[in-house]
Amino acid sequence: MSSAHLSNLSSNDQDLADRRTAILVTGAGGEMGHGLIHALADRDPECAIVGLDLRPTEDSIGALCTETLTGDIRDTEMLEDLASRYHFGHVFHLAAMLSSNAERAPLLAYEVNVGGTMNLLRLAIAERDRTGQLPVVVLPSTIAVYGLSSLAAKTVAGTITEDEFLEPRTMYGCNKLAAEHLGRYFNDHHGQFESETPGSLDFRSIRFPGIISAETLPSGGTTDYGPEMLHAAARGEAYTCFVRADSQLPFMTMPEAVRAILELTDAPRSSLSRASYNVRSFAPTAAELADSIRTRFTDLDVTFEPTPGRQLIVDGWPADVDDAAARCDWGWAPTHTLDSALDEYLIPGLKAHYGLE
Ligand code: AKB
Repeated sequence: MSSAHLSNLSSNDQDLADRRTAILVTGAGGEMGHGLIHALADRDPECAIVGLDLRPTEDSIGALCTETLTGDIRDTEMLEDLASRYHFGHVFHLAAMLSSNAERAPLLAYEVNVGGTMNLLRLAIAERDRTGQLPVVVLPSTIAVYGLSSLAAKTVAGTITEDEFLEPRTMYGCNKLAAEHLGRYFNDHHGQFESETPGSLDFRSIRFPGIISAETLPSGGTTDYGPEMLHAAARGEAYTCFVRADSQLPFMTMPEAVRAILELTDAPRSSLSRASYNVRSFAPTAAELADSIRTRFTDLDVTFEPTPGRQLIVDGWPADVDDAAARCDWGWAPTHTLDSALDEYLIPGLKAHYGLE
């Protein structure tokens, strides 16, 4: 989608009434897409949702969407066609290649995670040009934007704030940090040569920790050992954990992650002091996670066999993050400890998912 093409979009006289107002969700078939689309449909059954994913989405997601598209966010023609048919006031850009997969294919990751994000930002800016309204663009970012230089540095750093250690050591972290900066630029500065009040969209981003869902498993991430261990326990399978027992990272449940996205989306723009916010619920070591799961699924058999590359990634991510800015600006508060997450959501959800008891 060239800039010229975007200005064509903004200057043509297409009648707004011809375009249906809708919410665009990229990565609609992914773990977070599932949770978010269900939550959006629950709170407003009348809202029009357009779901986009690289792979065909499940029927249960299709049933909640006005339209689902199978397509690639690098495909600008497809995005232009979408923008000609819908007025997107909200864009939830969830599609991304996660950290381990991105490290295996760094150039593709760059194209998807940075190029694809740029395409979505351009779509939103064109929307502003056409309607005069600032579209809200929400981007899930990640603890991968941080980079601790060694395990010793990670131990000394402890819990970190948004502005510390922004030297990512993975392609995924570099991509997401670049995407955050692009969003912040278009939020605050785009058009600064022409206007005294620059800014072409309303960009909001959350740096997520590892996320654990009772219904779905992630793929291609490095925090995947958390959900994989839990689902293995529910299935009665042994689990070989790809990081050391003492590896510590922050985590949260998928319903909490979806709640965080909606709360940030709903916050008045004037209350937001920054473009990207940390959130977290609990921060166990891999051994603590295994022990807590084992008190509920007593047969769980976990062995720790770290794979060097993935261990290196985990050792470069913070043991925990400070979520004070999110608490202060938009009222974020985690509702779960690890124990309450297991007892109130994960274990009941897994039992229902796998038909146990
Ligand atoms: C990953 O492991 O790549 C993701 C993340 C931390 O963003 N779960």
